[in-house]
Amino acid sequence: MLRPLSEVVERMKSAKKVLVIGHIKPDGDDISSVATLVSIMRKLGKDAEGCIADNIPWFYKEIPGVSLIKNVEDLRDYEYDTSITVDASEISRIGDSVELLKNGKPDMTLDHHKTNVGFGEYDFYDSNYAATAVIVYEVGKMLGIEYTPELAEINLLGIATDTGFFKYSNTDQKVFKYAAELVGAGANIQHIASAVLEHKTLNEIKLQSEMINTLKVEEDGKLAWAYVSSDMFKRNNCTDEDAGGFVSEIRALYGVEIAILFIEWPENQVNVSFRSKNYVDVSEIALAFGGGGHERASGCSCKGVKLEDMIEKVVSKAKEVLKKY
Ligand SMILES: [Mn+2]
Repeated sequence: MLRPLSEVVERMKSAKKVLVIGHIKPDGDDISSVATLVSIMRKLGKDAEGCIADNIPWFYKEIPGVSLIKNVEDLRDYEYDTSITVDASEISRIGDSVELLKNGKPDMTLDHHKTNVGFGEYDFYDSNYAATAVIVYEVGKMLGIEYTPELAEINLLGIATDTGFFKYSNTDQKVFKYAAELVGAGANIQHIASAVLEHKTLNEIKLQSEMINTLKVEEDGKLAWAYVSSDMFKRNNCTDEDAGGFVSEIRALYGVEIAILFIEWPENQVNVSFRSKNYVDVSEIALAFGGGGHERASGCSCKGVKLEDMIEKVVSKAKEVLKKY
């Protein structure tokens, strides 16, 4: 049930042993929100653990605090009294972490996705927030936490990554204000940028060039899409993690409004990322295929489908949505 953030924070105060859970296919905001909230709870003298039921891309581990996040197996015997999910718009997003939840639902949720439905007891979600890490920072403020340089840096990671390093449309005054405070507390933005943006391997660049070869531009240049097949991953010794930034490259085309990237990974599954530039709400397209997200960035994942079939269906839906504008 949706409640004011102050009420959710009050509820946190009474917790003794906390379990913080992030989502699968973790991004910078998710990882940051889990690690930051765990640290905040520990600073208050509580027991706290963080869980993500998926691989954490290796380059995030250069940021202090990321290494404290554990997986489901590590936490089976952890007897917490309060569970909190972060950055997940619905329960399926936490993957196998659901096995750790009593009654199959969390006590609290914090999120900023437009498509959130509220699936905990104490929910705070608001899509006006640029990142869940912004919400977590406000939680820290309300609890009077003193920020060390390490805590400031892990918190800033989520704000920086979800705003595309302070350039997406969600980059508001609050983002700059909080980022300034975190830098003031000792966070090193160059360290975050270098870890997240400058870690490409040669294989990844070769994979990207294959992806570019599949690029199609339609609807007077407003719709652009490309794909990465499982064969392309295999040929270049890559995994889906290596295609993380590709969809932004498609959106970078002049005149494009909707950018779509299809990723066949693993073989019988197609994951689709949607981005828009100025005005199309791409969460509508993702929602039509069981996914969700934000107006300018969303995604969906379908199992047991052929890449070609998925491309055909999704591209035609995207054209339909584009016509409404
Ligand atoms: Mn987020």
